[in-house]
Amino acid sequence: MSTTVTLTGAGGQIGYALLFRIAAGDLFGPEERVRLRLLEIPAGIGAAEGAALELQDGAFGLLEHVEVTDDPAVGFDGADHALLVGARPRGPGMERGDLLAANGSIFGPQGRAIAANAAPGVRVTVVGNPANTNALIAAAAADGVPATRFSALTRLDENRARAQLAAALDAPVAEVDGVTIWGNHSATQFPDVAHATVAGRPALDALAERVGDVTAWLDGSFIPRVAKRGAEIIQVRGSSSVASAANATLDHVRDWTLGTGERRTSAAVVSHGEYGVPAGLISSFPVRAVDGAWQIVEGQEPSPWARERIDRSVAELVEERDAVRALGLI
Ligand code: NAX
Repeated sequence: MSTTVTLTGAGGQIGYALLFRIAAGDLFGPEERVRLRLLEIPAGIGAAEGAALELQDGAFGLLEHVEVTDDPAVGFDGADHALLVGARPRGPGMERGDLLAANGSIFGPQGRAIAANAAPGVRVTVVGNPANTNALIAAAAADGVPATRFSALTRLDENRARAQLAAALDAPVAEVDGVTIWGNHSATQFPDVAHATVAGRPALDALAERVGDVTAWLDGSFIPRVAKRGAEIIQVRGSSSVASAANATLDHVRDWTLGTGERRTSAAVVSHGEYGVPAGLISSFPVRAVDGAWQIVEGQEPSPWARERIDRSVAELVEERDAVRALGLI
């Protein structure tokens, strides 16, 4: 058996960090062979072809085939998984509407090409920003593919939040569980620790002992640190998050495919009205993956304080949806 994975933006930074780990079996384990399809625009084809040469030189036993193309019909042919990483970054002087329109002209056609060419059970993970709304556009364009097969990455935000919580409590990150990212993958996101545990103990109890006023710590330190971590990485490293973004993408797709069991994680998935999030939006929620499908974990009853923060991020998603609707992109 082998799985076909299409990667867009394969000539870019995150693409380069993803490819070799996929080929090494970090996505589906040491038994599953992989066929890679690298989709780029003409300007990125050289970099993708170079990566393909290096993949060959890696002599990866699990890697069956690599195809490099700038034709979406070829790129998505037979794809079991599509990782949509390539996107249009915000250029100088670009307004939000320009950014949404530029990305709409990428993700709309890609959604159509997925519907026409991918494997019947295709699962699509959107990483390219603005990720939630790009996923919304692709899903709307993919006639016949259920919207539940599209999700956007908020796992990097969750991993960052888990790591920050672990550091604050001086605990191993492996013992931190149940952190949820709500809303948009943007500065309005709400990293929620209300149901988090540390070595099985409620994180809120452990935090109260460490930091005293937990709400002040969450508002003044934890939430801004997590939400602005991407900017912090750029400032310190001189370049945006790459390896950690690739790592989170693998975590997301692996969980979606192999299942989470009882463990909760975060992903931006289509709302059916859960937690008052308007149906049809692609918003981050607490989720589990069961039999290859994301399930939103219900019954968490956010506090009024949390509700306000969730609503703020969801309002931003509504604005983005309305903007792409006005542009005729959905
Ligand atoms: P790069 O600029 O290094 O690479 C992007 C690649 O995409 C380029 O090679 C470009 O030629 C290609 N591309 C552009 N349009 C394409 C199209 N229509 N079809 C195929 N390929 C296309 O960016 P990189 O650092 O790899 O980041 C990629 C995206 O991930 C960005 O949009 C970035 O904002 C987003 N991120 C999302 C994260 C998340 O958690 N959701 C975190 C990391 C990252 O910031």
